[in-house]
Amino acid sequence: MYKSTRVETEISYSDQKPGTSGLRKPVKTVQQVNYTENFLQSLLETVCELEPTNRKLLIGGDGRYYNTTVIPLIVRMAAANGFKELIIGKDGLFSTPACSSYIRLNNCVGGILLTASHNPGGPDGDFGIKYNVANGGPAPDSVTNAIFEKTKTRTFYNIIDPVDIPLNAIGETVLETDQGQVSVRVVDGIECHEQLLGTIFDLPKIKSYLAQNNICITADAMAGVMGPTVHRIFGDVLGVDPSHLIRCTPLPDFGGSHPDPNLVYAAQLVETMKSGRYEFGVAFDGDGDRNMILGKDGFFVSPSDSLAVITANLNCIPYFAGRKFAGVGRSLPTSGAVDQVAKKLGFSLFETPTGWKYFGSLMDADMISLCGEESFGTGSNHIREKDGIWAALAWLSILSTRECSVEEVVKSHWEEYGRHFYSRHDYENLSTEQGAQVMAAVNSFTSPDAAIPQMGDTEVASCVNFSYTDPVTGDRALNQGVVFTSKTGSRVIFRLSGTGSSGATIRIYLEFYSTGGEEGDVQDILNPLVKFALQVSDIRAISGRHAPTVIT
Ligand code: G16
Repeated sequence: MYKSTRVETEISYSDQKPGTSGLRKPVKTVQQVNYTENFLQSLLETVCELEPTNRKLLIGGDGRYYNTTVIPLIVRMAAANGFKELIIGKDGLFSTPACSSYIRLNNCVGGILLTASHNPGGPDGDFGIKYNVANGGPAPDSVTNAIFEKTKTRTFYNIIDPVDIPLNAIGETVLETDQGQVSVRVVDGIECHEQLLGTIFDLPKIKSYLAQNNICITADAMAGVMGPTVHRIFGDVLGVDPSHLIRCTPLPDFGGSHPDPNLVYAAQLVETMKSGRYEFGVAFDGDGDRNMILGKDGFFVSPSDSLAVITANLNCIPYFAGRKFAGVGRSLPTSGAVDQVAKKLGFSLFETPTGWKYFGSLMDADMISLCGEESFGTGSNHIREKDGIWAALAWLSILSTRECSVEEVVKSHWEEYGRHFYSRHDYENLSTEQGAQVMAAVNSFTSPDAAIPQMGDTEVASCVNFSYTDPVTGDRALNQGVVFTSKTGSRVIFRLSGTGSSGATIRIYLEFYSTGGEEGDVQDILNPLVKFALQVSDIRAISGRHAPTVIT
């Protein structure tokens, strides 16, 4: 019989406010005395208060360092707090989209996802704890705020005696506790998601297109959780030779890399694609929800363009056939490329703050069917998370239906809808004070009497601090970014990242829309906007930096 104990704590923590997508902290921070217990107890209590009856909880993770220490801790604390059914991915692995699928299809109350997504892992890296609610999506602000409030004054946590659950074997362990029986099931973390994808896409059609045309494709799982899924879907189902699937073994430190699928951190895939050997390449992040799409010779598809192209090619994806297409959503800093498609095809369009959680209520209310973000996230209402492998399969569906290359698809899209030249400049690892100073500088231009300089050779039409009212729940989100819009529709947006684990990262989003068939280097074309951004933010003087850390 496992006995439960209420452990009184002496230390409470005031820094456990979840960010854009859960609590993300350096491993060393979460290893402090009672730090993780403090957050978990607050989370479990909040779930019990909000959902008094359902006690079925999923526990997933991206395989990063410290996950296998925290999983048994969650089992012990959940059991002591009255949870009755706990589902864990084999080896503790469950990608974020797979968690969302499982929660939805198996009526879980929600899931605890141990992931810091694209942030580096290992003992000196980051750790993350995220909660997803019963619709399978990230907890909305109302839930994370309730958790945060509890963390600040916590004085105890509940836990049962140590348990031994073999995570490497699928099966069930029934724990007899003084709270009653608790079933702990270790399941295949891929199956449910894989089956769902099989109902959305015509996988045999993609397979035969690749085989008949001798088309080579490659995927880079960046040593994150997607590796086994990539082997199953790309390898077993689509027939891709496993030697073309790289970094597919999940590693606790992601092999020392930064598992963020962008041009900088996925440089290995970019180089591979430049060899011209592959027609299509995709990289995924640590927890498998982000994707980067590349065409032959390294042709880069910006995430904003990816969303627009998929929206314009819905007919290539069987899931959308015969289903009402409700509309499309994009986050504020995502370019307006999809807006052009929505306008032409008569779809409604919603502009939300950054964070997938803002799409959930719109999908639940059947107001959007498809959404995406500039931060390499794309997905549909099949789940409530962005879904990296879904995006790859959406692209392969388009290529196999239209029988043309990635570059041809994108260039014909630009011809039809115009082109949004787009880039994001990140200034990472600033101090919190420097971040606040930059945001205060740009925010000062929202005042009605502020004199705003020219953006290149055009005047600025407006400068606003973006706020959002969820049309379904009425929830408000304030201070979501400062947006400068020129008279010709160019935008420069400033925002503080919400996924870092310390200090501040300023993101500057730059967007110029052209219908004139302009060609040329994106950074050159955006240069007047960069100059404007530097002028209004004074970021170089404030940060002492002469260039962004990352340009994507
Ligand atoms: C998370 C959210 C995304 C969001 C991104 C923004 O991504 O899930 O919806 O776009 O953060 O990050 P930041 O606040 O740093 O700009 P992920 O993949 O880290 O979970």
